[in-house]
Amino acid sequence: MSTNNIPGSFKYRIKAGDTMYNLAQKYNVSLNNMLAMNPSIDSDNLKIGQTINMPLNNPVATANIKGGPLRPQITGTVNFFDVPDGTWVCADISGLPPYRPAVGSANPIGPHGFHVHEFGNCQTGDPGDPFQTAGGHWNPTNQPHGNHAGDFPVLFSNQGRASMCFFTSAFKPEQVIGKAVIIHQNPDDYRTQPAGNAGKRLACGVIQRFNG
Ligand SMILES: [Cu+2]
Repeated sequence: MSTNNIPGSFKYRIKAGDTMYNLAQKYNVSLNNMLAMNPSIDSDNLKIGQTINMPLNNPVATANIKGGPLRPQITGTVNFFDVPDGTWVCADISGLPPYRPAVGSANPIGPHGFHVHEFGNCQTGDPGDPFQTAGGHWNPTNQPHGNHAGDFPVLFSNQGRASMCFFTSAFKPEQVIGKAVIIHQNPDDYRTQPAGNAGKRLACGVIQRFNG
């Protein structure tokens, strides 16, 4: 798995009772790495409210993304890291189609709608309209589209590659294991119900527990 694009740390604000040792255990990171990343911090005397750098360790969950019949060149990974109060999501995707501007009533191709869908099933199904078995957007709190837990920023690509990380407080990584990541042909407008008019499904990946 390629993780070389992932920013190596996140910020953590010290709470009452925190120690470097406990934080290293909680986030499953190396105590030595923590100490090395915080050279000016007195590790025996942490102050409530002070911010320290925490190394990112392995993701809790990961999706191996593969293109379907409309764009078989797509490959990549989406990783879900456990961080305080939410999840740091990192995507690195290659083989996306070239950008095409909107023509008449046809939507642009790219940037690409990007979501967690409710079922972890990436069977192709109809090759002209693939990955319907992944269902609709994962929406556990019955929100309008634009605010689904599974609504992600669009994937912005250059020469077919999109690489980004973002934070969400909408879920923890454990909650999306067994669901699917879908990449769409068209941009998400974040307002058309129920799916943002993001068009056909180019690629899919089942979100699994990371064990590597
Ligand atoms: Cu979608």
